Amino acid sequence: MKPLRQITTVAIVLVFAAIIPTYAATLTVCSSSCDFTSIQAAVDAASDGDTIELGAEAFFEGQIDIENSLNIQGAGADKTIIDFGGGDGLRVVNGVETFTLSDLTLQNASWDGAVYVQGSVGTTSLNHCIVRGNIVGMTSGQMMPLVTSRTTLLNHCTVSGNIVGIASQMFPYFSGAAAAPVIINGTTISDNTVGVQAGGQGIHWIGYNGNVHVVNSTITHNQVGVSVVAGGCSPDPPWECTYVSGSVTSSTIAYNDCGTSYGAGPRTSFRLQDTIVASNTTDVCGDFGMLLGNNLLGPTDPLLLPLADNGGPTPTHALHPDSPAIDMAGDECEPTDQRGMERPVDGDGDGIAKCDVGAFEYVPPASLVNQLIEHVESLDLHHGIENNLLAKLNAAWLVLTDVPTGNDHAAVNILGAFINAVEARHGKKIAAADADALIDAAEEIIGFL
Ligand SMILES: [Ca+2]
Ligand SMILES: [Ca+2]
Repeated sequence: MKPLRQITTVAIVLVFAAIIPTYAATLTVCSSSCDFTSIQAAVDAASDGDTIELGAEAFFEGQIDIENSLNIQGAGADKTIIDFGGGDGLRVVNGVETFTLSDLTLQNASWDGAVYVQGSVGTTSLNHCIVRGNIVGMTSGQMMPLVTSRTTLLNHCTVSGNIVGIASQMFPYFSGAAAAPVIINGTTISDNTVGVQAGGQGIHWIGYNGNVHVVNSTITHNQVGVSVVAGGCSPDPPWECTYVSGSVTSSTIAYNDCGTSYGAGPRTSFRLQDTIVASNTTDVCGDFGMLLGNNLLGPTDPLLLPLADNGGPTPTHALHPDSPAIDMAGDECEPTDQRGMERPVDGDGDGIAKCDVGAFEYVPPASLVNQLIEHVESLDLHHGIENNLLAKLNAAWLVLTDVPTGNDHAAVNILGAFINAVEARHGKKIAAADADALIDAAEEIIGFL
């Protein structure tokens, strides 16, 4: 019989072993001086909850299988590129609870998609990513014979130059229930053959489930912006009716050959709210059975400016100051626009702040100058410098608010003088990062004038 003390020691060790948490590890991948040179090798070595950090370079791997809950972190979408070279892309298999991709580019994958998400539970997230030049950018539930209850989130990504940008349940699906949601937030989907596809092509009794929610996003220059396709009902049991659901909210659908293509089925629920569907070659193709709420629809011209960097992580269509979309939505809307600009802003100068329809909230240049004034005041600069800068900004505000003349040309000159004054003190009396932020903000205002 063991002495009591030894038993106690063993018990204590066992208790401690049980309560010591396992810490998530970070595994690095790059061509030299990292833990691994291949992403798949790092993925294979990783455990649930680990982070895989990719260097600022291009990685060429045809297929990467994800079988654990992982966080893959790049150095920036313009710096870390995963090129699948026509291969099958990232495949997130059944049973992975959480999978997150951030700050990287995914390109040149085949039909299965740059990210192919299988069921059954959990969440897949893409943050600040570029998904480009793939046959399919992202697929949720392709060829899945079972319900996928995996939620897929795209936050602040650019999905461009794919044949299908984002697909929810592209291929056969045999149940009456809706698929797990694909939620697209603050994302620009441009220059794809089909931007967003909810459901697949309707082939007689085979059902196609899609469940896509688009918020604060820009869908532009695609052949088809949003395609909602529902099949019919099965003539024979056990096949049931298809179910396609989803929504597009506070988004801009413009400059597509076909803005929305909607083939309604018997169990379809798709809602368009506070959204621009205009300036497409054809705004609505096929049946238009969507539920509608307060949208700006063609042929009304929303007076969009060209797709450009208007601040925020993704390109947007800014609104012309005379756009009918300004202050067209109600009081209840998304708290920010696609760029992260707070909503609502009084854009038409009637003293009542209301949200704009679409992904972009118009802020009058005088209000932007006001924000810049507050920014300067918050920096705690030397008094003389602060007064000098504020004098210029106040002068700009005055000429912009001089109703009805509103002298934009004078404001541009004054803001140019403001930029020169900041540059002269860049890294000296004004910290470099603060100076950069002030110059960026002033240049952005000039861009709108
Ligand atoms: Ca507004
Ligand atoms: Ca207003």
